Amino acid sequence: MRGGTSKGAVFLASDLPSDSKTRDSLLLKIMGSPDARQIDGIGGADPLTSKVAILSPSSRPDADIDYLFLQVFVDQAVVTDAQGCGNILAATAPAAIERGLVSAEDGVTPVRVHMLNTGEVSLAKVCTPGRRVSYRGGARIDGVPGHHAAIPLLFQNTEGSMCGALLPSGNVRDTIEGVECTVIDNGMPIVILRASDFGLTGTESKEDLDGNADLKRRLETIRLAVGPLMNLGDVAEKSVPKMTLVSAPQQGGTISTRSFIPHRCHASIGVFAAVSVATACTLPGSVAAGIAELPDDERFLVEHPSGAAEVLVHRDPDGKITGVGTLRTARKLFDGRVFPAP
Ligand code: NQM
Repeated sequence: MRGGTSKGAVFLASDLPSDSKTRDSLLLKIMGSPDARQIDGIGGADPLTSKVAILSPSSRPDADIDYLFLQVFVDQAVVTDAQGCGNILAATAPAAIERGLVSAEDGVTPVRVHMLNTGEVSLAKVCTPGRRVSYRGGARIDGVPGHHAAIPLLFQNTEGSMCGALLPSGNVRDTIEGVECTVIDNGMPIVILRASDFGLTGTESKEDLDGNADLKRRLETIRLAVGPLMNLGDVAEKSVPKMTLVSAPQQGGTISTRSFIPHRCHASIGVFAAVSVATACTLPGSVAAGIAELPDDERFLVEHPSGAAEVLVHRDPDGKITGVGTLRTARKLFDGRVFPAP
């Protein structure tokens, strides 16, 4: 399935080994990892296309399905559940209907997805005319060609999803390795840094940033130092925290970003990463707030290398965030049997 600006293989838990070690070794073979090209598997040689979702009937009454997200590293034999993924989340709801885990209504089917990685339930709405999933529609998201059926996503209680607190260090701003940053988790642990503190404008292309070995070395040094401060422990073999460089918006949006996930530059930005950036923009004193142009309404536009991601931030009169939302699209690409390397 394509889910938002990512692509991954979706499995039913009942079709996979229940032991996680055996399962992960099977998934590495299915995706073709470790190998920079993933030539002997179905992975797309990029972290954004080397993803797995595992679906099962929900284990809690307030959800319809359980969704476990696994990031399969491209060039290391690592499979990690240490992060969720809001893009692949958009694919889980139609996939669950297609596989009979959720019965479709005529029109739109709400699917409550229990995200096992972080423990929260999110709501996805799937277009189901005549009780069948339809991927056709007029919605467009930056980073994906064409128009598709909209899948609105709604999140609540995502603060501290993996770090235990929205601001896990207890501060709105820290200095790590001599660089000011805001460490935040509203669905995704991220470290927000000013692009200008690295001698960058923040408008550089993904390719330029991926080719900047000195920048990547500095970001990784900060990432390893900040892991324990974010309650994530040793993050050397984890895909979190993500590193997000911010600068002033260039296209009339709220803020401009370049995200490292964590070692390569994202072609756009992750869903929960965008939510976490938007949240930081609302916190006075944060690195993001010092740069952002805040909207008059709830529509925060988080600019990224291929356009902008729209995040809807609902706040109460005191400014406290009560819920966040976004719009994604997804598509079934193929359905069948995969043959792992022996
Ligand atoms: O932040 C990439 C993606 C993601 C994760 C990553 C995501 C999210 O774009 O919720 O969607 O950060 O590794 O798929």
